Amino acid sequence: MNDKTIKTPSSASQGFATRAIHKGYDPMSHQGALVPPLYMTSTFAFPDAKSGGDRFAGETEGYIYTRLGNPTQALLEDRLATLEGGEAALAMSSGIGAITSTLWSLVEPGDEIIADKTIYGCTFSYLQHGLKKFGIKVTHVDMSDPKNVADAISDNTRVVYFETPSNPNNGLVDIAAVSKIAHANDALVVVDNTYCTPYLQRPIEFGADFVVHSATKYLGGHGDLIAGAVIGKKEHIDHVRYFGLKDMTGAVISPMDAFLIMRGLKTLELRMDRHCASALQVAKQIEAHPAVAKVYYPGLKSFPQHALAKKQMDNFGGMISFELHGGVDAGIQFIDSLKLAICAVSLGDAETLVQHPASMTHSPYEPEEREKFGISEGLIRLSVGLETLSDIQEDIAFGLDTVAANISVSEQEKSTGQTANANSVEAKLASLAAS
Ligand code: 4LM
Repeated sequence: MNDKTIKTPSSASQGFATRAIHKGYDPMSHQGALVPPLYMTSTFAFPDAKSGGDRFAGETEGYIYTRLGNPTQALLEDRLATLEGGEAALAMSSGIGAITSTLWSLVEPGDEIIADKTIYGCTFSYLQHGLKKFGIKVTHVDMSDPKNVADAISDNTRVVYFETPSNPNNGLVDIAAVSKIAHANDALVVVDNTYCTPYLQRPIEFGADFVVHSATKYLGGHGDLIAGAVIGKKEHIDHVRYFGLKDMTGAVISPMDAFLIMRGLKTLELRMDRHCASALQVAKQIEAHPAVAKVYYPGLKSFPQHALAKKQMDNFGGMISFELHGGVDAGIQFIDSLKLAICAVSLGDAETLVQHPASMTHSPYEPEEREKFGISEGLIRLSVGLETLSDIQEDIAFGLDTVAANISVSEQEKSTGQTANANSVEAKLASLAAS
């Protein structure tokens, strides 16, 4: 070992970006290769039959088969664990793969899961329309008030599950308060930290047992892969790996995707700083526009849970959702009028993305479920990208002005012959359209 090999492996005291770039890898142990090698292999040779049997029996260390582990996956897992502040991590083939592998490992028929009322559409579908078929009771409550969790929890509750901020409308859950209630009732807490990444929020620090991710989003960061991860105590993660993943879902990440996520992690801090800085400016711009009825962005002072955001998040993220005065029609018109932002689901990419949750990401909810769970039909979701801020703002301004002009025309048609109140939304929109 030379000085270099001693210096390179990083310790927990190093900064976030340093660990995201260096943790667990020493180029000198890999022929000097700066970038960790990609082990693109499905299986691993045993030196002889006895060694193979010993590895299967867990008597000796060593790789067996990529569904159980692979050095490229292992390095990514090491980095995700240190960044989230967990003992261990397991990388998987998708966010839904990570969520389903985790929950299948934790529940049995007769158990109950309490989930927040607003979560990503396919997670909702898995809980409500999937797990329920196997005798698992799933109860959705409004977790913006932890008391609702305390009221709903029972001896059968095995898991409390939530996203914070939630997809699509940025609702926050007090991780510490809900974890305390769950633990007092012997339930485990699973938090989906996709919107924040560990750079902005580390739920384990606030008491969560598991953190799950869609690594498709900010962790990968470049819109070129689908992946997921779960982080937690080693004993818990081993159980998810050797039961939930190995036997139940088989949601194995490709070593190639693990390699690409490690490339993404190197710039995570830089990217998140830019996403957050731009999103705050865009949120303020949207809030100030007369065509807009409501904006949901945790960084705005007007956001009802702004104090909670400051307590548990280091910054406010790149996701904004909002409603226009003209409802669904105005929303569709807004999306279609944008020239830079791309109409697509997913989030956390370099490109600014815009979508309509009711007809896209949250279409797995039935319309009455969306109404009950607070996802309005007119909501628009924006994933603010990494483009030049003034270009993003010009695009958003054009979209909002287009909507305003159309609303004002139809309002004028409706109220022909009537004098508009100078302070009404309609009057503001009319003057905007005229300018
Ligand atoms: C979307 N989201 O919202 P995979 N958890 C959260 C998510 O937003 C998603 C997943 C898990 C979107 C996908 C189309 C908070 C996904 C599921 O897609 O399985 O990696 O993650 O636009």
